[in-house]
Amino acid sequence: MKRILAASLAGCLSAFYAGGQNPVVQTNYTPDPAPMVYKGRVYMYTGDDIPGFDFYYMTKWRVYSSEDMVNWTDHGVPIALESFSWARDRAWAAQCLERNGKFYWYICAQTVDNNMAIGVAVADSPAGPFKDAIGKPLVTTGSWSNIDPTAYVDDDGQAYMYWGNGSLYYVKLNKDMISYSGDIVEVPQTMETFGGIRRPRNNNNNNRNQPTPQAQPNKDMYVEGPWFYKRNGIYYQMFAGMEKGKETLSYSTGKTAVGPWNYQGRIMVDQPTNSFTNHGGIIDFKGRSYLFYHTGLLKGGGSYGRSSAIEEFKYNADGTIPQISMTKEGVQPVGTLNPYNRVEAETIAWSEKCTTSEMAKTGVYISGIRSGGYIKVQAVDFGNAAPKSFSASVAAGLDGGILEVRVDSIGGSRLAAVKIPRTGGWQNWKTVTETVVTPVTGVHDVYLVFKGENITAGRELFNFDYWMFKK
Ligand code: FUB
Repeated sequence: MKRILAASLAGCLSAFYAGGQNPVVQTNYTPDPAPMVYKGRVYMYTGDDIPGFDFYYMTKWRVYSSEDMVNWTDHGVPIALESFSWARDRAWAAQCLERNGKFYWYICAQTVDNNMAIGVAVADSPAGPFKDAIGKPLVTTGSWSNIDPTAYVDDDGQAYMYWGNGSLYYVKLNKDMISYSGDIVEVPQTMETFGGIRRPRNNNNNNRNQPTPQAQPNKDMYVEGPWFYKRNGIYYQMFAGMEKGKETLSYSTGKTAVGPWNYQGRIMVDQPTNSFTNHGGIIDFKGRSYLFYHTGLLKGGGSYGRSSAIEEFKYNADGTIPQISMTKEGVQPVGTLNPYNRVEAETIAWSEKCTTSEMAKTGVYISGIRSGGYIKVQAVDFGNAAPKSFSASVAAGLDGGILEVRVDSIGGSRLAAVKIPRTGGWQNWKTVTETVVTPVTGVHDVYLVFKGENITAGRELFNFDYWMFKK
């Protein structure tokens, strides 16, 4: 038997392992990423694009989380248009934040009277279950501009919510986070505040279909997608700007939560994203800074099939943000994964030929598994003693599927091969266990490889809920 050894790599993972890959989710289209850090994990709230409609046809919102920035666990679809009795269409950009142990997910959607409005759902945990907190829109002014809410609780406890397409607005949220006091304030847009001005939209309901707004030559402008936060005493307002008819990510800073804003420049511009929009979010996590944005680069994607991507960056000493280029490689792991705890099969660094589904009893699981597909899980730490067995929870109405466990590449050393039996139905879950035939220690990428035995390549093989090793 071949023995695979690897040094334990805490602190020097990047020297040994290829980075994560963009886009970070391959099982669904995940536009408008909004990251949130909570108790050692990053939660990424996204929309859900349905390509093929030549418009932003979106009906639900998704949640993913990671504690290492490369393996993302799919938490499914906690809210959809039907969660809001007043919503009819356009489940567009949203952001979730925590206050006093509750999670407030600010969303926007089209109302039954054909305007866009902002709503808020509330939950006791970051992945829900969420419910409409007030049973009606939080902001509804009869305007198409009511999209893309972003919220932040300042150090003095005052919370703010900004939003807007074309125009930028804010309100002061009350402590309950589901109501506001005072007027809606429109933020002045000038060369000094947002780098330029745009021609105003007329306020009909479908005016997103108007020609692309243009900035003045060599100038920027606020388009949409604000991302409001504070860091080291500086308030930041990142937004989708515009250059040559395509969105940029640009930003302004201020000394107070309500400005005045000073335009600082572009963060991401002229990148081959294969998407008109780019919608960004920024967080610090485990001492590093990350830009989240979306591209149309997932297979089958484009301007209406967008997917989340992440880049790491470093602020300049004065708090300004450097220009950032998109990469295919994405970011490096900032932790390792313990394979001796139950690992949800929907915890993925990269995957092919499979997707995710959700059932009330099982939660999220891997479905649509086809021969030739695989799930890669990055930076898995086997420790100093090799595991003896591998178990997986699977369900299959038919036999013929094989789950191979390999390390370091799809064709890398095989630790186990599990023949998946008929379990009595596609929702009849059974735990199958195999001996690990190749000892492995240290940190490795694990590949869960799907194969079929004597079946046509396109047939679904089995459903897959979770896995773990035992020593
Ligand atoms: O996803 C629909 C819309 O496209 C969002 O609300 C905007 O920010 C842009 O990304």
